[in-house]
Amino acid sequence: MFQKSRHAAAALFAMLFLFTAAVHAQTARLPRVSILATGGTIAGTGATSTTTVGYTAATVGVQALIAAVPEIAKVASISGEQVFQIASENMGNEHWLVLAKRVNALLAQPDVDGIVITHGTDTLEETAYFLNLVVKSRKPVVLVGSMRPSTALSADGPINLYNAVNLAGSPAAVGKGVLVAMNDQIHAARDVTKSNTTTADTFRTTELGMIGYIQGGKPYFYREVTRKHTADTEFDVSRLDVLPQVDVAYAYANVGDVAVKALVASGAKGLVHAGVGNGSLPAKTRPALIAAREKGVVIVRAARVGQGIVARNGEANDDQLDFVVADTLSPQKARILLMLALTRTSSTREIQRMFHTY
Ligand code: DAS
Repeated sequence: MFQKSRHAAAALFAMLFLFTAAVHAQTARLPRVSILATGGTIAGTGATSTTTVGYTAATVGVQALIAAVPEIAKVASISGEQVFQIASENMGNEHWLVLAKRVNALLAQPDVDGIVITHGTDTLEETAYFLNLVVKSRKPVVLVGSMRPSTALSADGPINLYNAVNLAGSPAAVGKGVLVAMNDQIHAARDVTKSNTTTADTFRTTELGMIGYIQGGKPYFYREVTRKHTADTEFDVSRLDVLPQVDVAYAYANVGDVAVKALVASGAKGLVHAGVGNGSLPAKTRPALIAAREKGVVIVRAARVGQGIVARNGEANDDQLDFVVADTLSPQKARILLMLALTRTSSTREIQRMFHTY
C-alpha cells in the first residue's frame, strides 16, 4: 500500500514540475514575429547624414534592417523575408496579392505570433487597408516605414521598427485589425493617411483619431475601430491572380469629362469620383459618369476633402443614378474596397452595404 502511494506522489510531483516548466517556458518565450520587407525610405540611403530628401529608397535588405536594431532580439524571436524591394509609389495590385497570400500563409502557422511589414510611406495607408480587408487572422499585422533614410541624422526607421515589432508581438494588439506604427503612434488601417510630404509625424487619423501610443516599447490602446476587418472579412484573395481595374477621377474647378471617359475606355470596371465638397458632381463630368454607369461601370461618389461622410442622396440622387457613396473612405481607399467588392458582386445594393460595413 505504502509503495503505491509513493509512486502516486512521485507521478504527481513529476506532472506538477512539467506543468510549471511549461508555464514558465510559455511566459518566458519571446513572441515570434516575422518581418516582411518591401522597400521604401526605411530601407533607403542618402549621400550624407544630412540628406533627408533626394535619397534612394529601397536599397537596404531586411537582414541589414534587423541587424541595425539589435534591441529587437531582446523583445521578439524574429525571422526576416525580403518580399519586394521597391519604392512604394510603385506598389501595384500584383504586389498586394503576393503580399496578402504570404501574410495569410505565415499567420496560419502556429509558430508565428505577429507580422511586421516594412514599407514605403507613400502608399503605406493603401497596403494597410487592403490587408485590413483580406487578412484571415486576428493575429497582429503592423505596417511601418520611416520619413528619413537609414543614413540620416535622427533616422526614424530604427525606433519605428523596434516599436512595430513590440506591437506585433503584443497580445494587446490581437484582434485590432491591421495597424500602422509610426512616430510612437498606433493608427488603424482604415482611417490613417499620410498628411505631410516630409515630416516624421506625417501619419495622421485627423478626425476619427489614432487608437493608441507605443511608449517605452509598450503599446497603450485607447480606442477600437467599429468597422469589420481581418478575420471578419467576406473577401478572399487566396485564389485570385488579378484584381478588377478600378480607377479614381479627381474633381476640381473647371474639370471636364476627359479623364472619366479615358478611364472607362481603358477598361475600368469601377470608378471612384473624388468630388469636391460633399462628393459633388460637376455638370461637365456628370453625363460621362451616367454613361459609364449605363455601360455597367460601378460608380462610387467619394470626396477629395479628406474628412467626413459623403451623404447618400446628398449632392446627387444616388438612388436614381444607381451610384454608391464612399462613406468616410478617402478616394484611394474607396478604390481598394470597390476592387474587392467587384470580386464578389456587381450589385450596387450589395456594394453599398460593403461601404457601410468595412
Ligand atoms: N518614395 C517613398 C516610398 O517608398 C519613400 C518613403 O517615404 O518611404 O513610399
